[in-house]
Amino acid sequence: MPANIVVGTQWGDEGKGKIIDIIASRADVVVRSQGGNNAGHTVVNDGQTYKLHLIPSGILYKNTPCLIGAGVVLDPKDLLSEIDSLSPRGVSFDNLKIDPRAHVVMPWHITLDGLSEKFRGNSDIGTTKRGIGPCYMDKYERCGIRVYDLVHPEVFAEKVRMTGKLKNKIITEVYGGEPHDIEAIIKEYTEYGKRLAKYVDDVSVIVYEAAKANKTIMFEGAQATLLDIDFGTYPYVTSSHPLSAGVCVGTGVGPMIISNIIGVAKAYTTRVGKGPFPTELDDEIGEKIRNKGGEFGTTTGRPRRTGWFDAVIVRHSVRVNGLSSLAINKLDTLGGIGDLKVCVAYKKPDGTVIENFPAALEELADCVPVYETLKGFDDDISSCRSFDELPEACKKYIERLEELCDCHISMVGVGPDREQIIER
Ligand code: 2SA
Ligand code: GDP
Ligand code: MG
Repeated sequence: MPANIVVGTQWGDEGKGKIIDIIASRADVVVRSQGGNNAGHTVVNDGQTYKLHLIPSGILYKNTPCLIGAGVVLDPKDLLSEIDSLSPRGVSFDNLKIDPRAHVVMPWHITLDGLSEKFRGNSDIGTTKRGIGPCYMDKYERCGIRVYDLVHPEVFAEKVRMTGKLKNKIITEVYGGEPHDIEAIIKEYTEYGKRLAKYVDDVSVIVYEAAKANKTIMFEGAQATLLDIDFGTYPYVTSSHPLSAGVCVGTGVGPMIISNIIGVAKAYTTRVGKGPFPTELDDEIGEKIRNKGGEFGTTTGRPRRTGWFDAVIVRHSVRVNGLSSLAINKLDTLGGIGDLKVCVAYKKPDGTVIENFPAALEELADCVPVYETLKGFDDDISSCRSFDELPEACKKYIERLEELCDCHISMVGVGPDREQIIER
């Protein structure tokens, strides 16, 4: 399996970190290709918990090159603090590489993320306020600052003076906010650039060479399909392409090198931030799932909204990502919940049943989930390591999800540890 992609199939936090970690242990190269420090992946290894934001999960394997591709938006301050907090724990960064084309999240991006959310009032997106959207806006507006600039002080100072002036005008005149001290930013960020310079390299070339040498590559997704700027629940989405196809443009490789695409889902559904969520449980079952599953944001600590498994959205993900297989995590969390509902389709007010996820929120708003009820289980399954060991109700649940999603389920997660996985 030379080139594997791992993507989220719901609204994020499906436990990609764990699956990525398992696949990274078998990979020669690990690549991140979109998003930024809005991501939060949790990896539990030998009882030690690592929460990774920008750094690819492969970093936990000493000799694995970990690459940050051109499609990522990089907050240098946050990246360095991640490096500084992981280094004393024995994590080595000798193999970290950052593409010079990646865009830099500047302080005004973070300010503008907060101001724009505030301005929207009740119609806010519920962003992580990490400056992700405003940074991608500048990239497409063609006034962004890239990693190349960050590590070339003269180019950097000139671009920051020009862009900073414009951003301060927007911050003060449009939003009535406080301007940034541009010269102070140049001074502070030039120091970050000096520290990061040694990591800068052409990720597209490194991945191409690795593919030619038939090395095993893993592209790790951040966020998820329903947060994709085009195929997610727009506008309640992130500003990048978390889809499998996003990997190619975000790294600078052709699609023909990809051999395997794994979609990660939870055995139920969660979402942080605003936006539609057809199977949301606003009751004590939802609360039980949140508490039992520890459903709180890895980056912001926000409580995650919880609900039943929605086969309509996962089917959508199977299609738009071209999934080879699915990994279903957190089956253990559903133990003791009682009977389990699964959404198999949506029903429109005129009685029409739809099986494909609608393109517009307006259409989705009128839909109600069509549920099928499956038998629940009370057993603690966290020590099961083979499919046969699972209680009958669990097996039936997984087999039904497989049918409904039209995709083979190759892994089932029964706990947060990298050992707590059933491969089938
Ligand atoms: P942004 O900040 O512009 O990307 O926010 C836009 C939407 O994307 C959602 N989003 C996420 N959803 C789930 N998990 C994410 N990462 C963190 C985690 C979240 C956290 O792993 O737990 O800690 O809160 C993530 N990143 C972005 C976001 O909620 C908005 O709906
Ligand atoms: P990611 O953003 O998709 O990488 O997921 P997060 O790390 O944000 O959130 C997933 C949470 O679920 C983390 O706390 C994981 O340790 C935990 N987790 C992952 N797989 C399982 C599982 O199978 N069972 C349980 N109980 N927890 C899991
Ligand atoms: Mg997460």
